[in-house]
Amino acid sequence: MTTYITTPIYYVNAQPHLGHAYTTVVADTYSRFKRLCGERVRFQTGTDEHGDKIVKAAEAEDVEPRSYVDRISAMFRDTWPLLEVQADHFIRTTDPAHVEVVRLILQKVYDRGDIYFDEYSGLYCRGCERYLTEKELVDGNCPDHLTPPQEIAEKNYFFRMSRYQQRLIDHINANPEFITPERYRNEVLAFLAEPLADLCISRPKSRLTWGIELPFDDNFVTYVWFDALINYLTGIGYPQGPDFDEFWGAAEHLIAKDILKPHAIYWPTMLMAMDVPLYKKLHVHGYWNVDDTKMSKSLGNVVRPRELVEAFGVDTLRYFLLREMSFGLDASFGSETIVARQNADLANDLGNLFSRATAMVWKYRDGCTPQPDSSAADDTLARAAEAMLVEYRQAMVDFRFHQGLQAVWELVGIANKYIVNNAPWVLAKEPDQAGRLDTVLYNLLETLRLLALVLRPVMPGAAAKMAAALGYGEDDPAVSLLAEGGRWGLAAAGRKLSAIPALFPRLEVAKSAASTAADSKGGSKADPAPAGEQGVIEFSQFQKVALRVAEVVAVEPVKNSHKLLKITVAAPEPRVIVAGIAEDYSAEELRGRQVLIVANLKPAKIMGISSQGMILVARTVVDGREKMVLLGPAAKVAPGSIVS
Ligand code: ME8
Repeated sequence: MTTYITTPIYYVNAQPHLGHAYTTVVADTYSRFKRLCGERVRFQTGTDEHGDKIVKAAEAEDVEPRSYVDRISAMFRDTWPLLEVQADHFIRTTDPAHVEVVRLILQKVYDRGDIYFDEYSGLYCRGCERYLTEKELVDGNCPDHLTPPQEIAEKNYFFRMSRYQQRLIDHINANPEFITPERYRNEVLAFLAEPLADLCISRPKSRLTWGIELPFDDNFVTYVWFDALINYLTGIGYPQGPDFDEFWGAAEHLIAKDILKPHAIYWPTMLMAMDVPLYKKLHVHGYWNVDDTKMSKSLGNVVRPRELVEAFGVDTLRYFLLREMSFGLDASFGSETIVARQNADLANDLGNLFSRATAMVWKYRDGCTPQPDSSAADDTLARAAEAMLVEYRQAMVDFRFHQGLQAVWELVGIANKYIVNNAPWVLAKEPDQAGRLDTVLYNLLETLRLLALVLRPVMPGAAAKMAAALGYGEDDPAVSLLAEGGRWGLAAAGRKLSAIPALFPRLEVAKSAASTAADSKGGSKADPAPAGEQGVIEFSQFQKVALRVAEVVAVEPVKNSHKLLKITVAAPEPRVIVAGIAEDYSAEELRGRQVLIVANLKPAKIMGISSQGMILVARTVVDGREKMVLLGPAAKVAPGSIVS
């Protein structure tokens, strides 16, 4: 069996961010999973380097396109190892081999009569690099770039896409797995219900020179999408070669919803015109937002993979990405959510299970895997593990990673309960329970082996550490999902465990280096501070301050202090804040009032009380005395509401 998995080739007009990281980590996880199942896998990613957008980005930096694309492409290539992404091939559309094959294909399609020359006038969006239809506009603007398209009339070459419309509809109908999840398949079919226009595939050199020259007319360069999509073929040696023969039939493309149309409509029709079989599957995922807001340079909330790895570690980041996003739907990134996942799922559930179980094997059996006692057998964990394996395998194949991981964590929960229910520390005290203790410890070790195995594609580093601690080397058949390794019962009695590694340390909530504004050009060159203010901060620095609306639920005086009050607020969880406002507010005035708080201040001991946050006030002077005036929302809102 073979698998060929691809990511989109990313535009080099921006540096790698969370969205690129997600797609690439998913592709890597899938390819690792398939390898673990014994398949031959080819995993390709790369960069898309031609077109208008790239020229604009290079101009903005005052450099030639060539040196610009070299620099940004290298940034993508250098980012992936930080995420433990191991691609087999990194393709660039400026690679001479790619350019040559794109020209060959254009000539072939032209010779077949599927490319013609025509005059066209239409509404062109520079950001999208394509003509928009009237229908697509929102208030006269491009819906993605929010700018009005330009009216352009020019002569160009067109690909007869309309000729293949019915064949494509038939193919999608006959192959329910061609485009998944189903919502995107339906979206494509709905689009194809209307007549399909032909695709403009050239740009006159008078307007753009940074592209692949048409082989049949050197006054034009190729439209960037016609060039870019072909990477999936050129990267494996099309038109001929062993890799093309072996992998093309197994091609699975992974993209986000933003580029559904080029992949689900342009690309299959292009393949039909080229007489190349269609790819096998298109997997479409949703969009990552940041704190429920679209990620964008102008908002300065672009999240960089490198910073995430530095803040949270690569294993936690990969786990979070796959667990948090329901594949196909949008998800919201927030450093608090990633910290919560690390602390709950990784440190608490998995980390504790691992350290408790292995520590007991060391304590009671000197670090040796015991022989289970058949007269004291129970199949609780065996059954739970087999059920997990079935669900996990299917979920991974179906690109339902969040559900695959849910199944894994169900087993973690069952194993933690198994420890409590069987209380090995009690069995250890009863000499006649030695056989039963052997069985319980064996079952736990076997569960850990399978957990280390199924987590390997998701968290390669942590899973390898787990396997090593259980005494398995890198190439041990017990750490492959191939027939025998992926089944219960392979742990061998007598196998010696190794030292237990610290797997997942607990993180502080405040550990948030997640976003940065350094991406935008303006962001790195500090603008002068607004009048009256000392120094400016980046938007990303401000974003680290969690401001919330909180409601006062209880107020108590603080012993030996005239100024301080111990205030319990709901935000929405209750927390205590010590505030120096007793001279300005009484307990009665405070109760039930909504205030603004800084919710992520490091807790501080004030007069022996742990204060968790700060209440915001305006400071004013009345009759020569400083007075504090509480701040709050202009209308009642839910306690805990975000202030931004
Ligand atoms: O479209 N959430 O390149 P691109 C999730 N060069 N994924 C995201 C994302 C987000 N917020 N933002 C980007 C192009 N992505 C073309 C592709 S392929 C022949 C040519 C990911 O740099 C996601 O995979 O704009 C999306 O499809 C891709 O980056 C778009 O990358």
